[in-house]
Amino acid sequence: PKQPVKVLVTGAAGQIGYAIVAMIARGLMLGPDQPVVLHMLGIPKSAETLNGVRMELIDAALPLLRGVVATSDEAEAFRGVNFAVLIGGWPRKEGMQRKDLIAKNVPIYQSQASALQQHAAPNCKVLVVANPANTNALVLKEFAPAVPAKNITCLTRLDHNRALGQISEKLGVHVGDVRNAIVWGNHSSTQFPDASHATARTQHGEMPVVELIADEKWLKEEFVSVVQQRGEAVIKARKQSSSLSAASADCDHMRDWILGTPKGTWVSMGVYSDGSYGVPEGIFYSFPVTCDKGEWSIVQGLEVDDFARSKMELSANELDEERSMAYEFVSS
Ligand code: NAX
Repeated sequence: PKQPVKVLVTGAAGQIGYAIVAMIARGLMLGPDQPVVLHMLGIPKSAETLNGVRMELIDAALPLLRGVVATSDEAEAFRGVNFAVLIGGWPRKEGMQRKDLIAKNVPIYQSQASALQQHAAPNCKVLVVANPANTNALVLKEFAPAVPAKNITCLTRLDHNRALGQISEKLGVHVGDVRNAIVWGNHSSTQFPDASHATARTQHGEMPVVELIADEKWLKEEFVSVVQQRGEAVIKARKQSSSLSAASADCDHMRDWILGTPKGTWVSMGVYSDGSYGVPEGIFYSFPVTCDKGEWSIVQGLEVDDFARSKMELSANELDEERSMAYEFVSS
């Protein structure tokens, strides 16, 4: 039997946190044969709520769950963890600009970078979910220089899954039969959901989505904007932001990273740019990746037309702006 691994969830008293802890403890993130010890970090104000979550985890009598730590101490939370899902952060409130959100989150991610570097297990793999996710990941990387950049990623899998969902609805095929959509760029409304390389399994075999849909206006406009605006649409309908789909995407992201992507299938992940596809280095950008033996690599050689190029640049420019803003709020 496998030895238990330690998994940190920050912001565990929040909405996504509440949905994800049971998923992790049921093996949806690391596999049905992998026992886990859950570390949950919250802010002191939410200590009681977090303790309630801890009580429920005990009450759920989960066979894979080998221990629960609930704390508001960063050192204790990060100690020895093999995987970290960073969901905690300053929430966006009405009227808050992107810059205000960055200002509030830079110090949080600066502090968590130190805790990660000092206390986590060597080779700890990190997923940043809290917004602005790409820029929080960058802050984490910059302030944890001993942690390899390849071990820090951010979530665009929810956007990727939304893209697959829209294609499957449009074609009337099962979502499991659609693959290789791409979300490029920032986890924000400038992201570029790209169906041009996606395929769907049909009774005639696996076919390009662009041939099956053959409606350029839908592919370039409606599909793109529906995926970009999906988070807003959920808030409008539910009066709360996406949480079960976000928690599920977090599990998909980590599972594929650690256990590998199926042959011939890629997924979207926010990773530190190496300059692929002309995307500037020095930002966290969502690319199509495949994963094998715990390592991701960017899918190379895909054709990018002028339309895609302009959308991809727009998102890269936004990330460049976010990076400049973040540096304004770095404390020494
Ligand atoms: P909630 O506000 O319900 O939960 C966030 C929790 O984090 C709260 O309990 C808060 O007290 C805690 N927190 C604040 N500062 C902390 C700190 N320094 N250390 C530990 N915990 C801290 O938000 P929820 O709906 O769960 O969303 C969490 C984050 O995910 C938000 O930033 C949200 O914008 C982001 N999202 C990102 C997505 C993505 O695709 N990258 C999609 C889903 C989600 O919107």
